Parts: sequence; C-alpha cells; structure tokens
Amino acid sequence: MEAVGRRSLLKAGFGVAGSAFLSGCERSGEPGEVNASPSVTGYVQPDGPQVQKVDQDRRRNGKFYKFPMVATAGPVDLGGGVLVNAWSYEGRVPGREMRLQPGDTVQANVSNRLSAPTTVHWHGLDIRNNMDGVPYVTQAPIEKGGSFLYEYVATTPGTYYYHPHQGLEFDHGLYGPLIIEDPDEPQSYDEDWIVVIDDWIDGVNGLTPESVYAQLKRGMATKGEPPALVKAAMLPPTAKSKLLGGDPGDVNYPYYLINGRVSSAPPVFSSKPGRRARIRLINAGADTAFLVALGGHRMTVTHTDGSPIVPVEADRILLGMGERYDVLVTLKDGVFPLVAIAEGKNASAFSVVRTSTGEAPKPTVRPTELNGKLVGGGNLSDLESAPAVRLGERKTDQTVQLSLTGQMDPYAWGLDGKNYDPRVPLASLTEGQRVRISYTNRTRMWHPMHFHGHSFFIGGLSGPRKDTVIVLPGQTVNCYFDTNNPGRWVTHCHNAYHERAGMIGVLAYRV
Ligand SMILES: [Cu+2]
Repeated sequence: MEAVGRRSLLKAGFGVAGSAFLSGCERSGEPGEVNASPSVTGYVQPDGPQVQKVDQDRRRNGKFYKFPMVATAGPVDLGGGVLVNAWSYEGRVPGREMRLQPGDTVQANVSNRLSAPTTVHWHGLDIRNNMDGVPYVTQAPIEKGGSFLYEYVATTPGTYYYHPHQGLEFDHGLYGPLIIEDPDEPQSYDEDWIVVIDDWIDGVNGLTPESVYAQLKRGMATKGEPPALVKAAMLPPTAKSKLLGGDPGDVNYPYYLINGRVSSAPPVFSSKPGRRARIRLINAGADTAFLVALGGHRMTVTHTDGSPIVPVEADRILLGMGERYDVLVTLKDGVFPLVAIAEGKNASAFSVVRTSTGEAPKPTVRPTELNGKLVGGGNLSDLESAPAVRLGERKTDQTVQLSLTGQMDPYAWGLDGKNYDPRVPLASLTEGQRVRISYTNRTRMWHPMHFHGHSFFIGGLSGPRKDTVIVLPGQTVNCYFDTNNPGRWVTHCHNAYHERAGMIGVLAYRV
C-alpha cells in the first residue's frame, strides 16, 4: 500500500477507533476523522471499555519507568570502521536496554525525527491494545516531527524487544531489548547477557530496506538490469537451507551484527571461569534466521520467547526473526566464539566470550557445536512449557485457520490469499474462550509467524509458550491460547519484506 493510499485510508476508515484513542493521549500528525466505518463496528475499540476493564485488573506496583525515545536519521558506528548513515534511536544500535519489574508503568515518549511516519511495537508484550503500535489498527502513525506517549503496565516477565511497526522500519537500526525481570526466577546465574542479532543493510553504499523492497517487487529478471548494488542485495535462488525447508530468505545482507557490531570488531562478554551466564538471544533481523552456538560449551535452554520451559540441553539454537531463546551456560576457562550463522546465507555474526587472557578466535571460526544437538527452528516437539505457566485443560471453543500464501515472482505474500486491510478482520474472537490458531504454510518458503498481545502454546497445551513460531513449507502449526486481552491484534510474518508485501491480518475481539 502506498503512502497516499494509507493516508486516505486513515481518513476513511480509522474513524471511531482513532478518535477514541487519540482523545486521552498526547498525539501528533493528522487527526483521525470521526466517521464510523461499517467494517469496524461490532468489534472492540483499541481503547474501548472492554480494553479498559482488563487493563484496570493488571497489577501495578506504583512505579513509573520513563523512557524517552528519539527516532532519528544520522551516523551510526557499527565498529571496524563501518560508519553508516542510518535510522536508529538516538544513534545507538541496538537502542537502549529497557529493564523493568512486573507492574512497572512504562511511559515512553517517542519523538519522530525521521522523514517518514513511525510507531513503536513492544514485541511479545501482552499490554493494552491501544499501546500496541500498529498503524491504522491500534493508533494513527506518529507523523514526522510528531511525538506520542506510550503508557502501559508491563506484567509478564521475559525477554522482549521493541521496534517500529511501520513499513520496513525495523530493518533499519530501529530496535532495542526489553527485559521484564522475574521475581520468581528459579534459575540462578552470575551474568545476564543480552545478545541482539541482526542483518544489516541500512546506509551501506546508499542502500536502504526500501530500495531493496522496490527491487524485490520489480522482480529479478524483468524490466532491465537493476543497479549492481541492489542486485547484490538479492539472495540468489540457489541459496537453500535444509533446516528451513528451502529458501532461507530474500535478502543478501552486507553485514550481520551482534549488539550493533560487525564481525571484525566484535562485542566481548567478559566473566570468570566457573561462573554461570544467562544469555538472552534475540533475533532482531528482518530476513535472516540465525543458528547460534558457543564454542566449547553446551547450553541449557530455559526460556522460549521469554517464557520458562522445562530446561533442555542444546549445542545450537535456530532462531527466526522475532524469536528469543534464553540459555544458561557454565563458563569454561578461555576465550570462546559466540557465533550466529546467517542460516543458508553463507555468512555470520560474531562475538567473543572471555574468561581468561589469550588470543580471540577469528570471526570465521565454525565451532563443532554447530553440528550438535539442535533446539528451535521448525521442530519444537522436544520442548515443554514449565508447569507453572501452562494452560489448564479445556476444550477448544474456536479454531482460526490461516493459510500462509504467496510467492517470490511476482513478489506478493498474504494470509488466506488476501491483501492486507487493517479495517477488515480476518477472523473475530470472543473474550473468555480457548482458541486454536492453525497456521498452514502453502508457500515454498518458511515464515516466522507472530501474534500480538498474547502468547500461545505450540502444538498442545503443554507445548512451549511463544509469541513467534516458525512455520516451514507445507507444515501446519497449531497454537493454543485464551482470549484474555481484548482488542484488535495483528498476526503476521516477521520477515519485514513478507509483512510489507501483505502477509499480515487482524484478529479482532467482538464487542
Ligand atoms: Cu514470511
């Protein structure tokens, strides 16, 4: 959808939701007009009474967490002499860490100094609907020069991150980690390390995610030769991944980063032998699955998308975009590579874990753990949620079947073969029910499917609790949850290019 289309859509359709939403909050940009669209009646408004009622029941601890954010364009230093002109929060990549306690009230005032509208989405959080950051669904976009105050109670402990939900903006440098600490954490550890992994193109040789997308839409072999630089950013069709069941992605990135650093200038995590480190792995990429291993160590996987599981051992972990895994490691004596292979792309991101003096390994090192026991990816059948967080037994009231559809040429992706329309829900939900979302991938490529405002249990009631799940080509994945957070929530592929091309839809609670 082009900018003009979106703008007219705002005027025509956002209507009642927009006005109700905007009335109580600092806002900027175009006022939503108060025309009720027939297609939105019958559904809960983003700040309607049902949303407010559930929000009043959220446990607050009385503390406010003020977090001003400025989305800005300017120089970003990725280390190793790589300086790019990019979009970021205050010139930092990743953006500043948010570390919260359950019950904290976040007050994040976002200023938009980009040349385009923006929003912020709090990936994985089960917050009130009108703070979810989805343009034309939960709020009007923050226009350039404007600002917006996100205010919500953070409740469920875990490892999360924040990023825009506008266009391809999260493939710029706009993302940062968000941690909600668990007062009842059963594991003990000495170090708490955050490892944010990303695929990077913004500002390299003048390329942007938007120029890459324009080329994907043009197609590989049509309408003349694309400029060499853009052409180099297209992942060749010969690239394949067994673990991902076919095409690994669409984009060939010039850099893969850990905590905003290129491999030639890696971040170093320092500790002492024998200490226990909790490592929070976050895939903040836009088109890349990462296969992560720590040389010389086996990892104990403790959390999926922030939620505790029955711990399992792993040598390597595969994360799709939007997924998080937390692991515990007892550190050995030495200097070790923490490697994130860009799966199927013949490249990697790199960092170093150091507990003694000695020479650091080379970024090209491939630890043997990369061939060992796998956790994550498209098969989660060996994972179980921790008993404390499981859903109780109950019959399923509703099944939402969603087909993942589309192809590379012409470049178009969708849900149930439909174009995205934020005004028309793909399905309606009723508060207080047990629901199964059943994703069936009818395409030839894998998709990490994300659902907002809730987490769901993968494969069954005792499966791992997640908010983003990989669906391989031909696969059907069943995800169970209770409808306890009324509002209008999107589900979408967390490949930025697939989402942009239409693989997104709204599930809306009925009034
Ligand atoms: Cu996808």
